[in-house]
Amino acid sequence: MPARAFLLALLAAVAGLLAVAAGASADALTPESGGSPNADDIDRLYKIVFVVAIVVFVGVEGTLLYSVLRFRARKGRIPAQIHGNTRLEIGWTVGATLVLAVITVITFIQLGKINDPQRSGPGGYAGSGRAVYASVDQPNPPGGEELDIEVNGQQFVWRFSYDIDRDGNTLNDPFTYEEMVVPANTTVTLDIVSQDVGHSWWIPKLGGKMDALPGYTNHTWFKARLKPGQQSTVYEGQCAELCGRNHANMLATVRVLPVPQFKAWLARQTQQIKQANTAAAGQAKALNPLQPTQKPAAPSQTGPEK
Ligand SMILES: [Cu+2]
Repeated sequence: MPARAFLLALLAAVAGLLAVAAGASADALTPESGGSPNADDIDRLYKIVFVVAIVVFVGVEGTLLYSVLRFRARKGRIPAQIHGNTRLEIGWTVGATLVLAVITVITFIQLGKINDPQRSGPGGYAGSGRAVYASVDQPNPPGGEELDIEVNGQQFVWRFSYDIDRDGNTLNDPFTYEEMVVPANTTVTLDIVSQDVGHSWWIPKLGGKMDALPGYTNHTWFKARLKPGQQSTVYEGQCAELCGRNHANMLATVRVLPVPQFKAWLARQTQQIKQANTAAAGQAKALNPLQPTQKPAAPSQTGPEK
């Protein structure tokens, strides 16, 4: 029946399209990467372990299938008894140990590269590195061309403070919400905190998740690239820890700009925050003229009880 055949063909075509759609198959088995060297290293480690696992899987399942078929029960056949074959048993014990040892060594080599921030590339943004503090989980990147940003999770938005005075706190630092703007080719170290409940910082293409927990400062880093001639690129992610009713709206964007454009943006942002603060101070004064500005008045003069 032509109509039925057409319908079947259509269904098959749709199923085929869905199966090969870039979004559906992208990084189905391994983590996303491509935005930062540590994300690439995580991805590489997954792939190495995955290939080893495939080889072991095919070897074990192949042997099993072969044995089941080749030596299946037949009338009058007596199966060979191989229990107690010392050579065989030592062989597969040593084999498994070797596989684990190789994976362990490769993993530990990769872990260092994933955890420790790289040096910024040539022409990276300089002079805004993190304050030296007693971090045991992530060393400062070598070189001094780096940018430190505090990532503050709060219900339900991310705040990014640029520690350009290198004092390790966010007072008087320029900041943004939702969109983090960073210079290309520069190691960006992140100090991840929360001011209310547990959140999780995650931009998949820039590396793994990192918990944002009240009372703790966690660390991670990335170094984003721009292709030659590219003026900006954007990486997206969102809070990866259920943190309340608007968790799904807690999005995060990282916009990568060339270093000169980043400097211009940072100057503009600093200026705008300064203007807003001045305006807010003026408004506060207008709303509350009793508020002492220069000399604090004595409590007996301004207190409610007279
Ligand atoms: Cu959250």
